[in-house]
Amino acid sequence: MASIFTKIINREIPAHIVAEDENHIAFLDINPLVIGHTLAVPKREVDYIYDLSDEEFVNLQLFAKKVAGAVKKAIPCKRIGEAVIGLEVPHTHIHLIPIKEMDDMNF
Ligand code: DGP
Repeated sequence: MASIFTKIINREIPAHIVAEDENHIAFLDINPLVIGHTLAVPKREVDYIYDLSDEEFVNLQLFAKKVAGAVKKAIPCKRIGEAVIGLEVPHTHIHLIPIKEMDDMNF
């Protein structure tokens, strides 16, 4: 069965897409820790980060770096936190989280 992120990639379910290239997509997290919380996702459905080839891993990081720069410009914040969590959706992705102060977080 296709992952929820593959359904977003295929436009079967809506998402606020902020960037896309041939092999990656970035969209706003449906349950954001802060405004601007974005997910960078490879289009190939790969469960976990260790399932990516080295080339895919590097390309995902390069895509996430570009998206992080754009999010930093768009959202007033001190920096962008980057995290791989993977508790919920088994389609690997990188969380990009604008951080003003640690107590902004809705943990
Ligand atoms: P995790 O697998 O623990 O890294 O968390 C997955 C994240 O994906 C979580 O922060 C919520 C987000 N998410 C789950 N389902 C959807 C969805 O259908 N649309 C969007 N935009 N985000 C989702």
